[in-house]
Amino acid sequence: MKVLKILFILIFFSSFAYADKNMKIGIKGKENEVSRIIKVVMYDNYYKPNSFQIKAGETIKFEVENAGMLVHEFNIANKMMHMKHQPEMEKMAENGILLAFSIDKEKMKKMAKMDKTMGHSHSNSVLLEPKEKGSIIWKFDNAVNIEIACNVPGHYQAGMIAKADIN
Ligand SMILES: [Cu+2]
Repeated sequence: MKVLKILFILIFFSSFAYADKNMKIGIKGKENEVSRIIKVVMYDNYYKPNSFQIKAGETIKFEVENAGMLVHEFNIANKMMHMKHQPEMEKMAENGILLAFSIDKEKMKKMAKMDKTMGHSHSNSVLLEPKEKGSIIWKFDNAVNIEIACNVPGHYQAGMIAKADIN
């Protein structure tokens, strides 16, 4: 009984901590609130620059370009969210949507009708083919423990992670 109680407390608090961390990554920002534009170039498998100095509450527009040979993602989240997102990306790869050098957008559209996660439309991330450009506007609010990373299978493990210091 005692064990059960401890287990319950552990589960309760770990899920609470998770929800709390989730909220602290900030929110999708508005174009008219952008205070700074940062250009980011993605290579195989790293970002340039790979660290960002951000003021709490700042709204930043990241203009992202994929200059690599591989498909890459620029995803603003925290470590736990990346861990959760990676199986989705693996599933996209298994289904032939996410290929090493391209994205099958037709297949993506079709499969997204059955499974929303296969559409990869997240406001905190942009997934780009080689030579493609995209952007994200992000309001950092009281964000903490931010990790910007690529969740294309194997890339996170290869170190495709950028740091963001929020002060
Ligand atoms: Cu990548």
